[in-house]
Amino acid sequence: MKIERIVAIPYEIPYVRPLKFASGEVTTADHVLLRIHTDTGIVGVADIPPRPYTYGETQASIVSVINGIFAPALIGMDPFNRQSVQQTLRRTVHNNTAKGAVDIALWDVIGHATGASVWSLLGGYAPSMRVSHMLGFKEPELLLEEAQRFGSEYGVTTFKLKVGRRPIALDIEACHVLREGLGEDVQIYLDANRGWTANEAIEVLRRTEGLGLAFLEEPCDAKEAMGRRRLVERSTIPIFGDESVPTAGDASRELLSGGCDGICIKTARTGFTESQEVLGLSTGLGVDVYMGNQIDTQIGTIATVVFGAAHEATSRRAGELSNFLDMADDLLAEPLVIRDGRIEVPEGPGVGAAIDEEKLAHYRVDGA
Ligand code: MUC
Ligand code: MG
Repeated sequence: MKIERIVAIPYEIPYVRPLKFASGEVTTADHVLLRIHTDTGIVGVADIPPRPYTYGETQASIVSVINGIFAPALIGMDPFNRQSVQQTLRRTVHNNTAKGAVDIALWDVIGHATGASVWSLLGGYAPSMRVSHMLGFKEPELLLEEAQRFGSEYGVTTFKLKVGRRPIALDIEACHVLREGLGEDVQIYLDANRGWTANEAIEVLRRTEGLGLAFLEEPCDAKEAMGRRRLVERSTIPIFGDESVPTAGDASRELLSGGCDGICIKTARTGFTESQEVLGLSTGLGVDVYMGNQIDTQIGTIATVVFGAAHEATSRRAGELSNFLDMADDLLAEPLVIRDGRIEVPEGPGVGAAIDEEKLAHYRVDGA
């Protein structure tokens, strides 16, 4: 089997509830749908979310790197030769989510070619994945209302609170309001998206002690190496790396230098192949992992569910799988369902994301 054609389709779907956080804001999903066609007629699919404030990619740069560099290099290759594909992609630096999607789309091809679900090919551990919901910047009372709604409507009991780049008193108040309103059985963790200094993070942790926060993600820029190491040494809860660990190499550097002691895995940036490298590295070193969110659509969320549920270590913690609910629409033919706080792994071959062609025609912005 050979890769015959690679198509990158830019599209835009608005958010009904935009998400704001320390490093940016998302009001429209201006993503790229990737399709990899093979000479057998099998087509693999994946979604690409541009995050300029995280990886430097834009919708236009993603389309450009796929059309101009990845497609010419990959056409003619066998999708089963994943290591050759990886080496070809890695000749280009950065462009994380474009590379991640190529890998996911090729796994989708492999699943369809073998008649197997990618979930079973990756490891087939659990039939579903527990959901964590990400709470963006809002007044504390509105945060509590949103969390309570996700609890009663979807059975969600784990919440990530976005903090950072605003007076720390606001963040501390939000932590207290959520803990008091939600009770002790609900899990809460924080993500500052580099919005604090290491000292501010230490101060917030001191003033939220006793609230039972599960962990803190990307408190400050990992380049502030000494401050960050001091924070990791002093903190009584794990410090997870996210933006600082976009590849397996970055994860090993941050773990070994004491910049973090937990790893957020995102299939949107490391696909399935490199996500397995990050996972093996983390479990080998004995640090916790969890499945993060790149403010994914339903297509991206399915990829996270498939990878997260396929492995034991990523099934221990809830994965961030609910922010597609804030979008006005999606491209998936069969909408994803969150029930009793979980999303089930789709049945059938491949990754499991079937596209609604009418919706794609409606939301694509390339004039085709
Ligand atoms: C996160 O964990 O940082 C914010 C922007 C993005 O793309 O993902 C997030 C969530
Ligand atoms: Mg994060």
